[in-house]
Parts: sequence; C-alpha cells; structure tokens
Amino acid sequence: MPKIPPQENGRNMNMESKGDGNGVDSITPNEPNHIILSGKPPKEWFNKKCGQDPMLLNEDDCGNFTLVKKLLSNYTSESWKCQTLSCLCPYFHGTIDTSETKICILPSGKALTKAIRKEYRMLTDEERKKFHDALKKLMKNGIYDEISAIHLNISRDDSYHNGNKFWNWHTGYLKRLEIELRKIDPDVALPYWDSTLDENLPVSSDSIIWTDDFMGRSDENGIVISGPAAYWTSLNGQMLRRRPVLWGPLVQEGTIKYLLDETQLYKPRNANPKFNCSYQIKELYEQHGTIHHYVGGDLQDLPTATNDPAFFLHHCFVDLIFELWRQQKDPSCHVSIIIDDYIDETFEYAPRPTCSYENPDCGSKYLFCDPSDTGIPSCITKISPGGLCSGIRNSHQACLDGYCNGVICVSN
Ligand SMILES: [Cu+2]
Repeated sequence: MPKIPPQENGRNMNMESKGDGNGVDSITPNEPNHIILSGKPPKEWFNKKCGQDPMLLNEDDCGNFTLVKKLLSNYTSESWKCQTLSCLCPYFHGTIDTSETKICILPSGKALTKAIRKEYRMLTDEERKKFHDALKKLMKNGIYDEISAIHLNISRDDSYHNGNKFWNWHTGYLKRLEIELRKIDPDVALPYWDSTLDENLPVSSDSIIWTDDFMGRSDENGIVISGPAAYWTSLNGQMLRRRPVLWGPLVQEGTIKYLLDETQLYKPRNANPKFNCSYQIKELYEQHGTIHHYVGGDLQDLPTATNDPAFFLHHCFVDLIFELWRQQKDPSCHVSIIIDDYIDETFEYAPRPTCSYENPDCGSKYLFCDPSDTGIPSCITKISPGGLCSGIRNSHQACLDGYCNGVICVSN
C-alpha cells in the first residue's frame, strides 16, 4: 500500500471537477475568467487576525477568495501516485528496456533516474537554471496554476492542515510539481530550502536566497520583481508578494536536532517524562508555520501559499525532516500515517549541507563554514551585497562576490 492515499474530495465551491473523478486533480471553472470561491472562511492560520496584518493578502471580506485567472484544465496526471520509475515511465513517454531490469528509457535515449532533491544552494548554476526554466514553463503553460488550485481547493477543508493528514497529503503534493517539472526536464528535481542555513546570519533576510539568481527580490510593496517568479500573476489575478523585508524567526539547527532526537522526552506537566510522537509531529508542524510567516505575503495565507514557488522549497525541507524522523522513529511509536514498508523510488533527498574543522567545505560556492557561537562548525548561506556581515567569525568568506568591510558586504 502506498503511504500516500488517494485524495479525498475537496469542497468544490462553485467549481466542478473532471478528470479522474477524485474532485481535485482537475478543476474546471464554471465561469472561465472570474470565480468567487465563497463560503466558510479558511481556517485562521498562524493566529492571524483578519484585517490586522497588512501582509495578509488576497482575502476579500476576510474569507472569500477571488480566483481571477482562467484555469486551463490541462493537468490530469495521476503520475504522482507512482512509487517506482517504471510506473512513471509512460508519463514520460519512455519505454521499459526489457534487456535490463526495469530501466525506463526516455525518448532522448537517456534513462529516467530518481529525482535527487538537493538543498537549493547545493545545486550547480546549471542545475538551478534548469530548475528555474522548468518552473517558468509550468507557470506559462498553466500547469503551475492547476497544481496551485488543488491546494487552494483543499485549503478550505481544515483536515488537510490539521493533524496527521497534513504530512502524507503534502508529500504527495510535492511530487505533483516535481513530476511536472521533470516532464519538461527529466534532470530536474525539486530542491529544498534548508532555512537553518539562513538562521545564523546577523540578518537572515540578507541571505542570497532572496536575490535575482535565486528566489528573487521583492520591492517596497512586497511585489516579487526578480527570480523565476518575477511579476508572477497568480490565481487571484494579483502579483506575487512577500514581505518587503522578510522578518521573524527561522528554524534553528537546535530545533531540528531536538525534533529528530529519538530520545527526546516530552514532559507534560505533572506527568512522567515520555517519548511522544504526536507531540513531536505537532512541534514540526508549528516550526513549519514560522517559515510561512517569515516570508509573508502570499506564502503566509493558506489559500494563496502555493502561489509562491518558495512554498515548494520550504515544504520539501519539512518533508525531508519528516522523512529523517520517520526513518529514525522509535518503533514503539504509533503514528497512523507511518507505514513501515513505505518506499518511494521516484525521489530521494541529498544530505543536508554540513562541514567540520577537518572538512570546512560545504560543497557550494553559495555556502560557507562557520563555527558560530557554539564552536561547532556549520554551513551558513552567503550574504548578498549590502547585507550585514558583522559578528561572523569567518566573515572573509561570508559575502557573495565581495568582501566584508567589517560590517557590510561590499562587491569586489
Ligand atoms: Cu498546505
């Protein structure tokens, strides 16, 4: 049995579905160009208060969501349910080579291989360009919107973001985008954004991840003006936005260690300490929410979160942590969504970037190794020009294409 169950029917407010009949794979608007998804407001997320945070966007009357863009209904794939490359093969118009076991030969003559999900900054420039190019194509051909609308649709059902269903649903959801990216370019895999790499900067928003060559910059109004989603108009007909200055806590390495520590003891008040899986999972869920809040704009608001490609990079990281946790889980820990024999052969995660005194190379020109305050070396993202570099021990390595003049990164 696959870990990822078939999706349940989302509530199709003023929408009718077609395709595979599961109600969410393909959504056809009743009116081609303007749909109001009305009804119950989406669940209040991250303790937001309607109307109190100017960066909570796109909700009209605190609950109604306006879907302005026309959906092309050109996404009907079931391929995300595949757990083997041979299952994926027909979706890539490949043929199974019978002389060698189960190898899928693509029309290009190359073999279809597992997607290797690397940290975004561990991609080579060529790999990152391929990812961005494939992403832009999906934005142009309407598939990105179709996939985004699936999340919009389920966002109106609390159960997808509350409780155990959250994990396996989002695992499958990431595969939807990844497989479509790979149909455009089979060399591509979904990268993950390890936000702990940004956390140790003096100002985390100085990370190169928010520069033109990566996820892009936003202007003073929060509109994303560079990167693969520059001036991207999403489902609601508005341009993609993030906080003009990203703000708030990110995930700390110590938190990840704490979450992955099998011997972590949860000590409820007036009770004996005990290992508690559901508590651990809830903690990871809460941590994941802080990143949505940090980026703000579309990503902060549940119905619009997937408008931002950063959603997929962030969730890919959360999925990695969950996967590590799942592999290391306490066998006596019973969480209904975890199935012992679950193996997905279509993708795997490359290790998170690490370094040590013996090997201070993080494996990317976009990362550097720093002992930080703890004395334990860890990889940190490089800082974009103009960013703050004070207080970093290895500050001579911290600035991308420049140097630290003591306080600020200046270009060479
Ligand atoms: Cu979600």
